[in-house]
Amino acid sequence: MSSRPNSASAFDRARKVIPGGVNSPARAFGAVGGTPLFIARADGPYLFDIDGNKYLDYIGSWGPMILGHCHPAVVEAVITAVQNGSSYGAPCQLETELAELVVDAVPSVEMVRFVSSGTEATMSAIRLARGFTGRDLIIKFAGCYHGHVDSLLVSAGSSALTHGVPNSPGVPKGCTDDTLVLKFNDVAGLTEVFQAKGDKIAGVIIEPIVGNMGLVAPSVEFRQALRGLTQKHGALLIYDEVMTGFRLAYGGAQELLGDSPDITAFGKIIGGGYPVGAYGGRAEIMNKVMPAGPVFQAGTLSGNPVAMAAGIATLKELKTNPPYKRFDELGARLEAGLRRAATDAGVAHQFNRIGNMWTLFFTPTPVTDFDTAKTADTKRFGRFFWEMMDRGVYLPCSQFEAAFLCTPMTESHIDQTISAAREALKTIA
Ligand code: KE4
Repeated sequence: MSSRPNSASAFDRARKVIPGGVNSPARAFGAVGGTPLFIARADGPYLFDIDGNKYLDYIGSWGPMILGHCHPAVVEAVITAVQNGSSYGAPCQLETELAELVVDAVPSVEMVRFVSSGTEATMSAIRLARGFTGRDLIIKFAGCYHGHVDSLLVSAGSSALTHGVPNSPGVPKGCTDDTLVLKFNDVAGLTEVFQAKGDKIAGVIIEPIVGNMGLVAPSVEFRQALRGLTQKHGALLIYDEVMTGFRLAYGGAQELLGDSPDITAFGKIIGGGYPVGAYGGRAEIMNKVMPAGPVFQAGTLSGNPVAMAAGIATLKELKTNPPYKRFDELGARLEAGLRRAATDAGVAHQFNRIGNMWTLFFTPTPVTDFDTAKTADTKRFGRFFWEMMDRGVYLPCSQFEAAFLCTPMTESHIDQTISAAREALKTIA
């Protein structure tokens, strides 16, 4: 682990005034050890830290930076917007323009409401599902993360039919009493719960392709059961596409999978690196949201004009020049290279990838849910993380996260990554 003295002193200074020195625990490097790097600037596919090091960026701000950093169209749109003011507290046409782009991209979404984070989007989606159905129970799945919503900061109870228990201090038991936590990809468990409580279930929230266990895909049978059982019992199916929206296809994971949820949560890419979340669905459901309907939700900076401008520029670029086929080609090249490197180094591994989202798991066990994801050797991942960092490749700082390609990446970036991994894997074998 090379020394980075300026990041170390910046971290010491930050910790005096910011809890843990970071504004989100995901950035604290807790899962990999060492000191988080303080970033001076970013450009294209690169991050530059305050010690003058350059890194190929596979985290892309945890998803938003699909176009890489400082994309000219996004920079120009933001500069133009900010010269017209930064926030009005009144509607502007940029909000309508971005809403029209989202509605045009995602057939299951006829109307959309903007908020300022993915957490707000999922929190509001759950409230809407409860308001629309008049029911209280929400189902989530172990290993899926939907932001720091009180009712979703929950671990599974002793069995699928018991209520969830809070997994963070500060979340009262009452907040999670109506949350059931089930096993991802477990059709029998889902069916059992619906048979027992179907008429009390307001909604099921899921990452349709999971990034927060590391990359894990749902089985076809599981997706069919999700759609069939929610429809049969009058519950709403909520796809949390905060990470996958506009990343796996222009219409998100639901386009790639051919699915049609009732509500979709968005975030990350639709803000182009600025604070934007959203939730949307068919008009019959969305017209329950205040002031059109009785379900309350509000936000000072919702629909912020500068953030809207960044989102519009980002989605227009993705619509005009869809990168998804190219992403799959580069992803396949990376997958083949990393699989070969790990095999040649004799390192037990699984490689899960869909398009430009991928995770190299250090386990001999196929990873299909949270239990199998947790068989991964996280200490070995931590060593790999730093060996790659020291070779100029910045990976997500946890085994249980997805890595992302961005549009400025080329074959030579992929080959650079594979070469770095060949060396790094030998050192951790
Ligand atoms: P935000 O509130 O962080 O904008 O979004 C919450 C959220 C909701 N749903 C999904 C599927 C998400 O992945 C997220 C946030 N993702 C994490 C990392 N996987 C963000 C990193 C962080 O919290 O700093």
